Amino acid sequence: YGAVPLRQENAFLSIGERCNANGSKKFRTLQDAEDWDAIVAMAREQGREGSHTLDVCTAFVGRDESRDMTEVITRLRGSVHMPLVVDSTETRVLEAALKLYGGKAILNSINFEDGEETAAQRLALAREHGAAVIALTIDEEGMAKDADAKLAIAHRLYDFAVNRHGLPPEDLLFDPLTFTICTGNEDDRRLGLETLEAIRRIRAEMPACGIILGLSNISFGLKPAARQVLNSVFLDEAVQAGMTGAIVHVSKIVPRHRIPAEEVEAAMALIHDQRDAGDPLH
Ligand code: THG
Repeated sequence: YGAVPLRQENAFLSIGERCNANGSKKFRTLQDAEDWDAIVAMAREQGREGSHTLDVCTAFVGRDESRDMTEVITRLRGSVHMPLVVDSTETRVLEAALKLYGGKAILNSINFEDGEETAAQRLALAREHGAAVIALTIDEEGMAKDADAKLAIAHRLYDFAVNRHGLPPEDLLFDPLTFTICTGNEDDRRLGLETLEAIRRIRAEMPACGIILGLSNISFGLKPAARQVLNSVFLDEAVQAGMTGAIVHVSKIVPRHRIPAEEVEAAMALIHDQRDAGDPLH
C-alpha cells in the first residue's frame, strides 16, 4: 500500500437530513399520507448519494410521533444498511425507536435544558442499547452562543456522560449548535465564528469524541442557490476546524474547488464576519 494513507483524516460522517418531518416538505407529505414505502425510497436515495447514516424525525403537529417513528424504523431496519440517528425531543419516542432497532443507533439528543434528569434517563437508554449519543451545548440558561459557554457545557456533558454514566468517549458526539448567520442582523454573523472556535477547542480538549452540526441551519433566510454555497463552504471550514460529521443534504454539497471563486469569497466574508462585505449572497 506504500504511501497511500488508509485513514482519511479529511473524511466526515455524513448524516442525511431529509427523513425529517420538520426538515423536508416531501417527507412530511409522505408521512401524512402514510406512504412508508416512499419514505424507505427516500432513505435509500440518501444512501446512494453518499450519506453514511440518516437522521430520522417524525415530530409533526397533528401526528402521533411515537407511532410514526415505529412505522418508519420498522421498515428502515430491514432495508437500509446504515446506522440510524433517532431524532426526537421526547424520551419515550427515543426509547420506542431504540427498542425496535437492532443495529448501532445514535440518540439525538441530550442536553441540560431542564437539568440533568432527562439526560440521565437518555444515557441509561443509550447504554442499554449500545447507542452513541449526540450532546447539544444547551443548559439551564439556554443555548450557548459563544465559544466559552459552548466549551463549558461540553466539558460538563463529557463529565456527566462519560465519567458518571459510563458512555465510551468515542460514542459521545458533541453538537456545538449552528444558528443562521443570514438574518441580516450583523450581530448574528458572529455566531458562525463562535461555533467554529468551539469546534477547534473541543477537538483539542476532548479528542476522543466526535463533533457534529446540523449544517443547513447556518443558511436559513437565503435563497436555495446561495444556501448551497454557504452550506458547502461552512462545511469545509468546520471540517478544517475539526468537525467529524454533519447532518446534511448530501446531494447539495459542492466541493469548494467547484464553486466559482467570487461565490466562495462572498461566503467566506459572511462566515468570517467581514462587516464591510455587505450581503453578497442575498
Ligand atoms: N442538531 C442536531 N439535530 C438536528 C439539528 C441540529 N436535527 C434537525 C436539524 N437541526 C437538522 N436537519 C435539517 C433538515 C433540513 C433543513 C435544515 C436542518 C432544511 N430544510 C429545508 C428548509 O427547511 O428550507 C428543506 C426544505 C424542503 O425540502 O422541504 O434547511 O442542529 N443534533
